[in-house]
Amino acid sequence: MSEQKKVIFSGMQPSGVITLGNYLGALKNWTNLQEEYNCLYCIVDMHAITVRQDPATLRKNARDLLMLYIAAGLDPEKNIIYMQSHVSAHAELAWILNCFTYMGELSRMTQFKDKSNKHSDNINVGLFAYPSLMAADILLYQTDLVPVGVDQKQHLELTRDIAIRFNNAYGETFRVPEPYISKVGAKIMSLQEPTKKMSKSDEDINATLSILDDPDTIVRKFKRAVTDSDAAVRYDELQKPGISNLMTIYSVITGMGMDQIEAEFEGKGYGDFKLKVAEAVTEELRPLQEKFKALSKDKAYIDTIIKKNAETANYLATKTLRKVQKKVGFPPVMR
Ligand code: AQP
Repeated sequence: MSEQKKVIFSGMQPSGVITLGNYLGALKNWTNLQEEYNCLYCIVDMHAITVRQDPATLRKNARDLLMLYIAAGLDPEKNIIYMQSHVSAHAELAWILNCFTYMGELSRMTQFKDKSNKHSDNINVGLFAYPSLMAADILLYQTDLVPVGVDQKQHLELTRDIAIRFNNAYGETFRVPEPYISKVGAKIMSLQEPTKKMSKSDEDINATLSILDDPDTIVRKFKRAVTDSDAAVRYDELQKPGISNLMTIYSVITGMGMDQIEAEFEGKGYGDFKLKVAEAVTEELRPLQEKFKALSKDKAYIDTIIKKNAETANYLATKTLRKVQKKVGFPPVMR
């Protein structure tokens, strides 16, 4: 890693095939950062098991996600793309940070509240301590900037609090990360319940658009997308959340402003607009899908990337972990 460049860390859970929301809200923006920053992009499989996962599916989703990172344009020679579970320092630092995180802080996290409502039969300790593992992910690499969606801002705030608390107790140990707010990007909502965010683990397959959906499926899902009875393509998040969501998608992909979109579709019905959105999404995803297909056939190459990047991540993470272990007073390991 170049010493001069700032460090960026982010990740995604392999809790399903990633959606157009994950892509437009995060992944697409990451590809613009690789020249200017030292970037680490993790596949956070340890976070994913805070909700029950089928082992074979999790294994496949994790590998697919790594290939999707590359297919979307992340160069595995320039970015450290790796599996969280391959770097045991994440779990080791998370334990230490758990001892510097208060129950009250974790209880206030809205993601915990949402997910424990959704999975009331499995409110496990991991789900509760998710933010301290996320803090470990970030702090291990002396991260400067974390690209986060609005939904993750609260977790980043907590990471900063934990880092400051630790630094105050033991002296400068962690760099305190800042949020990276991207110029483009947006929160993409469910196609069936447009007041809820699009989530890869949504059980309603018509609510989400997977970035591996084929063109026919894309058209079908947009045709079925919930809108309103007003039939005017006009941006109004509160009164017209469904059409506003489709406009956001169209705008992020084409770069057109809402005014321009409204003008283009003036007097045209929702049917025309939905087809145009489907077309834009299909074209946006086509190169990514082709690259993903090609990568899927190159097992040896992907295996090498996984191994090499895990080694680099391990090297960097261990440096911070050893420092922290020493500061808290763990006896040195005899070699
Ligand atoms: N709907 C969305 N619109 C824009 N950005 C989104 N992100 C997630 N959903 C949207 C961003 O994607 C990144 C990776 O998220 P994650 O996999 O760590 O977990 P998540 O936010 O919980 O994503 P999902 O799809 O909702 O997963 P599940 O269903 O497993 O909970 C983050 O940067 C997030 O902001």
